[in-house]
Amino acid sequence: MRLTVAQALIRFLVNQYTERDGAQERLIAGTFGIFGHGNVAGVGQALLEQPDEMPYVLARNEQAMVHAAVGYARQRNRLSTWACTASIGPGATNMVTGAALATISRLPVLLLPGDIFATRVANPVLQELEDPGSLDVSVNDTFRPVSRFWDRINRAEQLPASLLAAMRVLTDPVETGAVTLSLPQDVQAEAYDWPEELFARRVWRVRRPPAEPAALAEAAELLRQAGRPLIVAGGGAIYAEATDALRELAEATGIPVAETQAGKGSLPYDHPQSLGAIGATGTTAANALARDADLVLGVGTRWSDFTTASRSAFHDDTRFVNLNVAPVDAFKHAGLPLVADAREGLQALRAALEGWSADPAHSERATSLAAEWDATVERAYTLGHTPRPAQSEVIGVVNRVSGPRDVVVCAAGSMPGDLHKLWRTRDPKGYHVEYGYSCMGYEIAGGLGVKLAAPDREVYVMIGDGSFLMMAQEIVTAIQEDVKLTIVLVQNRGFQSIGALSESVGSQRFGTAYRTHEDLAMVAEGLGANVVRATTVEELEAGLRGASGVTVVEIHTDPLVPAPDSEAWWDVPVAEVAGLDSTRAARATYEQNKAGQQQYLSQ
Ligand SMILES: Cc1ncc(C[n+]2csc(CCOP(=O)(O)OP(=O)(O)O)c2C)c(N)n1
Ligand SMILES: [Mg+2]
Repeated sequence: MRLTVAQALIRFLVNQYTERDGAQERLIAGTFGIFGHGNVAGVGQALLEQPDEMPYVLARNEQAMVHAAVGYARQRNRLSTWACTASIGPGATNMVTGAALATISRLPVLLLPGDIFATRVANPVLQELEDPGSLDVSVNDTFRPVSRFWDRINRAEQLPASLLAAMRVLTDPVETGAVTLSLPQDVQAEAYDWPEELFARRVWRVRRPPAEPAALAEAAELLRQAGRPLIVAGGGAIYAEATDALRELAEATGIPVAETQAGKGSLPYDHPQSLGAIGATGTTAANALARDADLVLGVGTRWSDFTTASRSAFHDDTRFVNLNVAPVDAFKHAGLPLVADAREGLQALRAALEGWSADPAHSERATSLAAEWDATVERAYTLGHTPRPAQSEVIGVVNRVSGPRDVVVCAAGSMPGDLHKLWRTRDPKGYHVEYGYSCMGYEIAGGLGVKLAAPDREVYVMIGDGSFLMMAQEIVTAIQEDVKLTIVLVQNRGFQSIGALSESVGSQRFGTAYRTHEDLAMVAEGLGANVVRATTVEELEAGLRGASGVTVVEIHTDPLVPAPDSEAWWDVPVAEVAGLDSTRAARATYEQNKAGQQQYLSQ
């Protein structure tokens, strides 16, 4: 079949499917795009020819369209995602931040940046880097370290093998992340005779590898011997749809469960074994159990510094068992590696632990500490702070208004930590905080992706004024696509999370507050959103209940009311010598905390 490279690419993509547990879905559900000379006549023309097979959505910023694809992929548990087509030069490099986010959080996205002429006859082309040392370098080489698979299609014949490799990586639970196919603008438009088989329907089974029997037996034995075991559930538990298996193991053994940012929602907040968030933004319940744990079973977690409170959450001789499909995570903290799919591994562990349960006093302590924390949450939800409410009250209102299956979306600022501590999750897909890259500007674009992936759920985007100023433009894309999106704009006049951090390191909130008086609600109005200016929690609630289409509810909050304390630390180094008393005092505190940092080498 004679088609251009771009036409062949799109025809191939519409025929790719994933399969897990017998269910199939389209791997590439659609394509986000922004055109320029690098893709308008290639991929753009191909999309024009196949509009029914491949939905196309015009985005407003290339970084944001990658965020939207990531939001979609995460909501679909990595079984489906979107492609993103960009022009050459700045259009392409705008996607680099999105690529890093996807790769760090192990979420599949297919990036299709245009690239400079492969023939080089007309070079230097507009927006070409022109490396004096090599004619083979373009700005698209910046995608290499942030992509799990990267290729440049310099000849049509290269395309089939490259596409198969790209699909393999996108659908591999271990390797998945950003996949980048750089497409020189001339090659996109070249015709070639493709074999028919290239366009046959192809199904990529997302594997669920079982644990090795010897490792499983060893893990079960360690758990049986444990006096104060703890489970830490990460994003992998949710992506593998292992939350029922997790609940069954927790109920059968009485082991309490704490959750990372990506793992929040693994258990409903009011489950007797649920401790909620762990680590630097954790609950006092989870952190108390972590301090005392002799054995920790990590499930699908990459053990980020927030989860381990920079390696101070657990004591030094804690033993780790890491159930993880990715060896890179399974071997962390000198743990016993249980390399397996989370659901397979949890079910096998439950069978291997048949008849055993943890000390009932241990389980009861977890339940009672969690109940104490929930009372703390209730107080934070209903502070009645005046004249402007505290952020925790805003969280309380959104939690109360939202249904159990609805999704809260957030990424950066003080809100992710507060949500981690305070949000009462009721559904494994109800909590979507991007905290691998914690990228300001993810919120609205990510929320759009979530809504496209789950049209039957209400989506509540929580966004700070700082993030809003970085990226609000996908409001326009959401209106264009006629999706309902409810955006809570928390206006506290500055980068207040960093202000608080600055204060804690003795830097006196330097450079974090605004000296301007912008009206962001008016910006939202200008973009076409329905806008509610709420001044009280009652008005916030009314605004949320009355929301339709794309609605921005703005609420001014008091930035100086912190969420309840986690009783945990985060390692941010303080100047060792300083002229300021505030910095010297912070350094002394830092050194005390640093002394509690561990290596986690016990085996
Ligand atoms: C793209 C990007 N730049 C910088 C940061 C560092 N950073 C984290 S939070 C933050 C301030 C966020 O301000 P805002 O959205 O108003 O939320 P607030 O902290 O006030 O809650 C900054 C600058 C980041 N996470 N992402
Ligand atoms: Mg702010």
